[in-house]
Amino acid sequence: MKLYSYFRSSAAYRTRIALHLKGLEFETVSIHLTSDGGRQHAPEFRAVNPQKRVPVLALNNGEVLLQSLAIMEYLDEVYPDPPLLPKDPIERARVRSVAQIIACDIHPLNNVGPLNYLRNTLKADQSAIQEWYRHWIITGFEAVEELIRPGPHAFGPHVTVADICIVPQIANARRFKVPLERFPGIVAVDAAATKLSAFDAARPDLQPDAE
Ligand SMILES: N[C@@H](CCC(=O)N[C@@H](CS)C(=O)NCC(=O)O)C(=O)O
Repeated sequence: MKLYSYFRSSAAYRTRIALHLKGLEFETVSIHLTSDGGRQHAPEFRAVNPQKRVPVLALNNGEVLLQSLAIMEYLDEVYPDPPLLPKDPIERARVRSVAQIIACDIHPLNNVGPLNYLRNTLKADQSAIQEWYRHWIITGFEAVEELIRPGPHAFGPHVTVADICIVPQIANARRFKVPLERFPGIVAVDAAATKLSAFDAARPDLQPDAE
């Protein structure tokens, strides 16, 4: 399998964690999201993903999958061990709720495209952009903090897609110096997950394209 990735992309980070948890080998194809105006816009990559974003998982049979949540659920369906979602439908919905708060409500507002729009079109200065970035993480984390049940992972003893979404998002929060004192549960969940080798192997600074 080939994973089109960028070391700093938190959506790609999620899929790297899932691939490592499943014990699957993959080749990383780096798409630099800022060099040359963003190599995601190059025609060769647009032919792979018309949305011009990472991650993309290219399977050995030629199929190409987009969107980190869809990729993780595909991996979970085809390689069920270890499971990334609980069996109970209510618990599955709770886990997906936390994953989606991060992947659908926090992350899109802090993505490369919207930040470039704030900077280049709306002429926001760097401190306004930082404030925007922090604001959306804090707003989302307030909900996540109330919804998780650390034990030690977000929903008990087993890692789920909630943990897989939390770890990259907290890495972004730290990179942008978001104060995390108000989120002891999220910080504890991150600490428990990052002790695991699959999470470690997926770290941005350990990727072949890390800078
Ligand atoms: N919802 C998508 C988000 C994918 C996404 O936005 N990836 C970012 C990097 S984290 C990207 O490629 N951005 C490029 C751009 O905005 O131009 C997912 O979960 O896979």
